[in-house]
Amino acid sequence: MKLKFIHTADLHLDTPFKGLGDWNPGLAGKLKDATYRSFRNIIDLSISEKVDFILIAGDIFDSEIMSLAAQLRFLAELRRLSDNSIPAYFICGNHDHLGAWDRSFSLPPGVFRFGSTDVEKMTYLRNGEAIADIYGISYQDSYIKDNLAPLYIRSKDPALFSIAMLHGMADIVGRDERYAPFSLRDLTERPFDYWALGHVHKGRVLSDDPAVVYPGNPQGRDFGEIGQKGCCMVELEPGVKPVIKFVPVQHVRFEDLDIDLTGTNDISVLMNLIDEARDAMVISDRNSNFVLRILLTGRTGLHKLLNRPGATKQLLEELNTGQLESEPFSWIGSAEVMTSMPLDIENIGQGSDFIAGIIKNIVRYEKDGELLAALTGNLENELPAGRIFREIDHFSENEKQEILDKAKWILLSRLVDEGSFNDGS
Ligand SMILES: [Mn+2]
Repeated sequence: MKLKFIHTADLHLDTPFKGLGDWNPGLAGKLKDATYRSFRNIIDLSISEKVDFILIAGDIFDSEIMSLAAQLRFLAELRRLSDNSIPAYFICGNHDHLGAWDRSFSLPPGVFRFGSTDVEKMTYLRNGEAIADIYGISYQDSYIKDNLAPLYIRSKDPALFSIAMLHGMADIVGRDERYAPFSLRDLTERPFDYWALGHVHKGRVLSDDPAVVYPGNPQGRDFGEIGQKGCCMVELEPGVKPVIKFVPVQHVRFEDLDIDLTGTNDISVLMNLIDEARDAMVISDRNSNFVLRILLTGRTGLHKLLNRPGATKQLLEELNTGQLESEPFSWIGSAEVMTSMPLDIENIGQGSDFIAGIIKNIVRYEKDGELLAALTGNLENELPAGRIFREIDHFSENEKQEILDKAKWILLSRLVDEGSFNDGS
């Protein structure tokens, strides 16, 4: 006997995409549509995969002032499920807490919303047989400061599978006392086959048996939420480890494009590099639209040009021309210039002045990992609080090298007059 269902959470329908939408009215419209489109993709998937039911673990709406448009579109999608005889179970999270729901909002048949007074149980039946008990509780207000885990008590006469839905913050992901905080152990020690979590936007399987899963939000909302976003398709079978498959459903995907301009001194080469990186990204995922952030790095003769006032704005205008008319589109939302002047460090280091001495010293640390480790070790004595040292201790070898590199550039750019740089032109 197998059970197959979809687990999603944090739809955040009607997200305003504040800030991002200011760039361009056409883009604002497309972004506004994205949360709805990704939810529609989930419903399409549920129907085509003929799942038993879907679970939505809170934060369906972004705002407690649920717009009429968002409510109507949510209902329209639920009705499609209902028409296909697929039940939906949902809890309300901190963004869409139960106290904010409109009384006139009646749900289609086969759609079940959990109350907020205690953990409730609803049973999914197949041909009259109890296949799965689903447990859940909704937020009544924006905050729940209690750990809700102890309220989840499996029925003495359980169905074949027991599934729990919970919207809150797991200790191994982060600390926030406002959102029903719990420890992973609170959940794994309880006799449930699957914990369908919501609240954390980065998808993560915290435990695979028993399964404890954050599916993440199905639609990223800014550059803090880059990459594929989706839902989980889950199969449960008695005596078998849960099978959890992540399915991307985002309508618009946020991504970073790193462009290394080392040795590039020509603006048309720069444009080609960006075009190539963008094309490779679009080809890798034909189902998504993209909003991209380009990060320009490296020592380049274009450094001064790129740092001129208004330069990145003009660059973006050029790169975005005609993009919104194409389907799928790839919009470049920002360009971060982190380039530096081309600097002939080797040459400068040959000298015998103060700066040459500094370069020689830095090169020693770059080449000798043990020397660098000894340096960071000494910081223990130099820094006031042990807390700071513990943070430093967590840096990897690579991170230490990156910090050293950054320090080198900060130091040299302050010591060397920019005018004396060889800017390659
Ligand atoms: Mn939340």
